[in-house]
Amino acid sequence: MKVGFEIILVLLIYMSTTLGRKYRCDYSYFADAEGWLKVNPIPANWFEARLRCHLEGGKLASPLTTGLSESMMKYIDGEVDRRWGVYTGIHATFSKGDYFSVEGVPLSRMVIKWADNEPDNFNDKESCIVMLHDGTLADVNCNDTFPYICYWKSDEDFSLNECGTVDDEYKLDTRTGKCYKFHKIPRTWSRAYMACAAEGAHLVIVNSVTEAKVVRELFAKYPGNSMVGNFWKDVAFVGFHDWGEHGEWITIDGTPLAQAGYSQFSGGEPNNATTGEFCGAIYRNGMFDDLWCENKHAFICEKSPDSLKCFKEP
Ligand SMILES: [Ca+2]
Ligand SMILES: [Ca+2]
Ligand SMILES: [Ca+2]
Repeated sequence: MKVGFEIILVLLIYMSTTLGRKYRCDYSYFADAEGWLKVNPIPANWFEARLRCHLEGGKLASPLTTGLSESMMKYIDGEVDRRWGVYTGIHATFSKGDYFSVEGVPLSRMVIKWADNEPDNFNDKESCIVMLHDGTLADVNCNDTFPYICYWKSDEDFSLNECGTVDDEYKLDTRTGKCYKFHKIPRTWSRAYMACAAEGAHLVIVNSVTEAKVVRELFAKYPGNSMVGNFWKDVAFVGFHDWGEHGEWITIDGTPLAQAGYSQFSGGEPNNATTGEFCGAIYRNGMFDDLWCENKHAFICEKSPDSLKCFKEP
């Protein structure tokens, strides 16, 4: 009897570790959709919705197949207020009237049904498509805000790396126990913040001299000529900001820089050059700089290996 109980216990533990595995905690698997879906209930305009799904490594979901369409309907039914529809990835933002999904599938190749009196291209200002609760579609102004669904196409058989993500650009550093990714595509500080957040990470917060060294070594792997574009390549955005109180530097987790464990500014910095440098950055030598938030720079994300894990299944 005792042995039987132990076998059951081992089996239960095995099941809870394998069946509980998820792509990331905020996505759910839908076999009919052949992939993972995530509802973003906070409405956004179409451009923001598209970008967030893209930065999460997926696509703004479109009814590309009957299975995907039904999964989307099923999902929005439980998660989205019935008055709302959700944005799909179907759009004509490149050329008015030319509707394609963000994967490039033309509207004519999708099995769709329009809502009553749609599409009407109201006031000649509608180039994006929403899906309503009953699965019918309507064209809307892309600047209007709707909830939306991100889609990551994959079967259940995928593997997470040591950083707890499918993104292999994240590498664990044993000195800090954190994972880091250098982004070569330059973005404004705010977009950099968004890109890290979408990956389940955050703009790097340097908490020690050791972590400054880790960042310096990572930066060294990306010489200026490894980055494409006309931007200053010897500085990268990191996770501190003045929070609208010019002159006081605080990390993005709310800690005054002096208490965060590392606050070494480069000589002459922060200089608030020609006014308006309110965002945190780091030079190749590991020293901080204050920088214009709206300029585009490379940036570094930091991620805890367990940041996308579900601690408790609902
Ligand atoms: Ca319409
Ligand atoms: Ca850190
Ligand atoms: Ca500066």
